[in-house]
Amino acid sequence: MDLSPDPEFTAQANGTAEMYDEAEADHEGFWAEQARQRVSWSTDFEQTLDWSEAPFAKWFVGGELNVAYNCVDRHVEAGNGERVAIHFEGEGGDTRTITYADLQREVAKTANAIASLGVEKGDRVAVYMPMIPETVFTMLACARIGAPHSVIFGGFSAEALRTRIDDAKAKLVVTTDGQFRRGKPAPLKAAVDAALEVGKDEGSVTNVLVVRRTEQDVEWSEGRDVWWHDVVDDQPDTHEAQPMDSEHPLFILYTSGTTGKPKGIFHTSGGYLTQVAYTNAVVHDVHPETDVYWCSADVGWVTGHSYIVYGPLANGATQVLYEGTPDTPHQGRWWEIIEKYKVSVFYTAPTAIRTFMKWGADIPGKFDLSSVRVLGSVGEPINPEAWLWYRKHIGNDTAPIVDTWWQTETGAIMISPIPGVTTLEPGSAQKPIPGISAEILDDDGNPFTEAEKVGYLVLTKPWPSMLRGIWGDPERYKETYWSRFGEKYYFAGDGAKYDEKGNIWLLGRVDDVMNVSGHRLSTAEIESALVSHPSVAEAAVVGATDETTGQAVCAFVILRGDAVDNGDETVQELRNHVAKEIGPIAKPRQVMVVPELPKTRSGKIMRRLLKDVAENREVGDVTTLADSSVMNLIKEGMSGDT
Ligand code: 6R9
Repeated sequence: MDLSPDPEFTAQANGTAEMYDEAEADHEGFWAEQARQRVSWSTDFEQTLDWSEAPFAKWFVGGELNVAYNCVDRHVEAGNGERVAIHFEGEGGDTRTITYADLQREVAKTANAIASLGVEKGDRVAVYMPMIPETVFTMLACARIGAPHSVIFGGFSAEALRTRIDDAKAKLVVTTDGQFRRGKPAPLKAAVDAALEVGKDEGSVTNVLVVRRTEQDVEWSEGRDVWWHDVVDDQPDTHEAQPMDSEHPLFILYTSGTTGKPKGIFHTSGGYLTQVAYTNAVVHDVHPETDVYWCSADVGWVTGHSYIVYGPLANGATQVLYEGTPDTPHQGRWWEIIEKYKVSVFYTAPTAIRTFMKWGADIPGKFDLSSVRVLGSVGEPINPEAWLWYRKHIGNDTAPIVDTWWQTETGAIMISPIPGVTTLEPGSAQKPIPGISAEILDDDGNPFTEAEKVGYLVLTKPWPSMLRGIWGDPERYKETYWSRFGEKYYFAGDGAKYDEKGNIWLLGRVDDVMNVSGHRLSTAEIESALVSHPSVAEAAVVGATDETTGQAVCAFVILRGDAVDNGDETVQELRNHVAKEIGPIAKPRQVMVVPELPKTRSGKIMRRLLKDVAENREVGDVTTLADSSVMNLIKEGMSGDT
């Protein structure tokens, strides 16, 4: 199979081979050029990068801009107000077409409304919403007034919501009455009510702004809760965007770490916007005048932030926003949407692709997908079989696939082929994009280039959209990312290797973070949810390889002495307990009740051995166990495998 770029594609591509050389020759000069070319500054910057307080970076120092102005107003000013910004497709089939001129009015009204509720520059706003246009309006309105948003995935529980609201001390929460999920309305505001229950939260929240979406009954806290249609609809539809410093915080996004406490990753304005706009143009090859772009991620994850809201809108692209699940009301829904809107650039996750493979190629085969010309993948390694299926059945056997490696922390795409430039290699993210530098290190922290040797991925130069820290915890930022191999290297937490051709292959997390369907979950967080159940004495969680979801949550629990093991019933109860505490995505695939857990002498649970059990393998080296017979005990005494 010839996977070298098609000359016709290359001729129109936004990316070029020369970009690699330019960035190599002058790293800062390259980024300064991207920043000036892709972003409108109300005050130009004086210095490209200030790394004097490393690892705390400042990019485009002295520059001022308004991110929402860049994503909305300037397109209207340039005469593109009638271009569609968002084709919204509700799960139930309701649609809404929003032009850039409409978006400008909606964002202005929302900004005025939020300001009227007392939100000022610097205040934090929690956003707990489904995939509807008001979510985009809210994020942009926050950016407009300089109030960092913290979007919390709508699948998270009240408990998860509360810790995130408290950590950021949010002043306002924006939510909806409910959300449509598989054809049914599910409550959403109820979780906000539970999170803010008097006496439990820290009391930072003064208002809850509620969009009516499903029209289900909601409880109402007089004085605190306000309806969107009461406070937004009658606002003036103009709003003067104030310039912000390039380093003004744009958003906080919580992600799992190796301890139970989620990390509030925060991003700032100028550098972030530069890199998301650059990558959406060069990696997704989006041409705003002609393409229809669709990223299927949820806006509650970083992919939704960078590649639904900020990147494509900064570029003035036309995109699809879909509210629902891929199989509602039928398993061809996504392909129906591609056909309907003539989507040309499509960005999704390997877990979705593997699900579609299971459902069968005849389903996409029923739709006209001839508009598709670029495909993207993100969230976890894409196995070559899934890559080939994706290209053949969704990409007309011709579309280049960009396998994009990046993280909440990196803010934007870092390692990926460039369509029209790179000869593709199915299953590999290949190499750092122009402007980005990576290495693979061995256990001693030495870079190597030998093929097939497994090491740790590190980034060797600061980049514009890098996280600026962990909200309220600068020490944890240094310790987590800049200490494992010294302060020269950003430690990504991923294993990686080179192949013979020098392509980078990402091999998954090396820490105790799992990747389930592209969602990052921490073992520690699920373990603490399990032990919060009255029957559980101790718990260990591992991510076991799973054909569909990449990894699946497998839990081993020791019951308390006085707890009764009701077999399957206990297992179901514990699985549901985790779903309630954290959210349905964290629900273990398996819960195994065991008499003991394997521990080292220093008391660390050896998850590696449990992983062997969960993946039905011969158990590996047990010599560092405090009691080496414990693995036999576990295998003999296991009950409750579901
Ligand atoms: C964007 C996003 C980050 C982790 C990352 C890695 C995994 C993401 C990948 C990939 C292999 C890819 N990951 N993209 N692994 N190939 N193309 O997913 O952010 O939720 O923070 O997850 O996801 O393990 O470290 P986030």
